[in-house]
Amino acid sequence: EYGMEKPKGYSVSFHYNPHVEYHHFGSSHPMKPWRLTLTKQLVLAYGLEYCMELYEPRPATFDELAIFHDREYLSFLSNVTPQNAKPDDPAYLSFGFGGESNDCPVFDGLWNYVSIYSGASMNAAWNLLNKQSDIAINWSGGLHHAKKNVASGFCYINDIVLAIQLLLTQNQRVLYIDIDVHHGDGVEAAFESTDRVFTLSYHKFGIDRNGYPFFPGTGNINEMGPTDPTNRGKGHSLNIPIDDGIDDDQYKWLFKTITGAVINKYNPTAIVMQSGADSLGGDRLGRFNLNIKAHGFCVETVKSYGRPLLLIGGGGYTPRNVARTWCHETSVCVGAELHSKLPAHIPYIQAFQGEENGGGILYPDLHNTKRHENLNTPQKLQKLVEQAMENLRYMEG
Ligand code: TV1
Ligand code: CA
Ligand code: ZN
Repeated sequence: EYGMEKPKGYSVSFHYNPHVEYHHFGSSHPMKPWRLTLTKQLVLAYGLEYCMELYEPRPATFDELAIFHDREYLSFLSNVTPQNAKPDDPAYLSFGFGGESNDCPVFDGLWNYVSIYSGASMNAAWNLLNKQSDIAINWSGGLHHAKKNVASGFCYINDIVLAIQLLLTQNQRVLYIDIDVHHGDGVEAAFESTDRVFTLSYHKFGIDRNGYPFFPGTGNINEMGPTDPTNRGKGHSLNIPIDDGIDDDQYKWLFKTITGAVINKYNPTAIVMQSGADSLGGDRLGRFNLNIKAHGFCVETVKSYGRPLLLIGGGGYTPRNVARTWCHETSVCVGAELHSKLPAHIPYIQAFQGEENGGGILYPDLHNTKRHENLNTPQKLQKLVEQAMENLRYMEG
């Protein structure tokens, strides 16, 4: 070891508890924890486990989750089962369960599921605090809609908020970046009164033909958190509302320009990135037209700033493409380049084969699924960037 330098490149850790895979929201529900099995299998098939440290974190405890969430809410969450649930109980609805949409169903093992994905995000944050890794990854987390006492949009526990709270014990400024196609409203709300967290979300925003706003309906460009000038959180949220069908070049330009400006101005000592894969082309719930490498470009861009990075999952409703994207982004973190032909001997190889499933390669063209017309004109995007830069001036600094 004498005279040897620390190897160049980043030390990357992968935080994953495989028990998360066995949970089911219900057969018709778009959230499929099974996509994490596919992701892990691609990561292993490409041999990426030899380029990083693997951790199998324990579930988070009740007390750990209570750092952010209300104990009353946690008691309900830890006790409710499909057998004892009373959908007409006012507590049931007020905590965000059931309802017309049934976005947040009560299913078997719910408490186990939420404590596993939260434990993984907290374990990843610890690794950054201990300087065990430069980049820590948890693809099972990223549940950005959960509030302190309400489940929302498939999210029951906000693992992102919990991880950021840990990072705040040793970081003066944490930047949160969210490229899920939905607005990261829960994380934004949790830190609206502090200047020690800056939240930046890119998302689809607008009203549909049928008159319904795209979920959750918040995150317009003028929503910058509290307006009261005495509130320390003023100006520490930036929302980038985007229309249907945005393409690779447009998104890459938007992301690089705005994220770069935020990092340079806010100068965070740690970054948390939610890399929701529902912003890909062909996603079952999404509206954008991104390819895997354009999505990965965002991770690459953030990595290039060299700050401690917590990379987490989020949405993503076409499982084979979720797995492709998160495998690609794992390779971006460790600095490896992957060949597009998928390795033989992938357990669920059929999921990736056939014309409609991406033809057995890692980087199929997702533009083929031309489902959403591009409503983003260069003029509108130029205006959006100008408004974003204008908003940044409200941050004292
Ligand atoms: C059960 C069964 C629930 C089938 C929910 C799509 C379903 C949806 C289902 C669904 C669905 C939403 C709303 C309407 C609010 C409701 C992980 C006014 C085919 C981070 C959450 C989206 C996204 C919630 C989560 C949204 C994330 N879309 N089928 N539900 N009400 N809810 O629009 O950001 O990706 O769709
Ligand atoms: Ca987002
Ligand atoms: Zn989403």
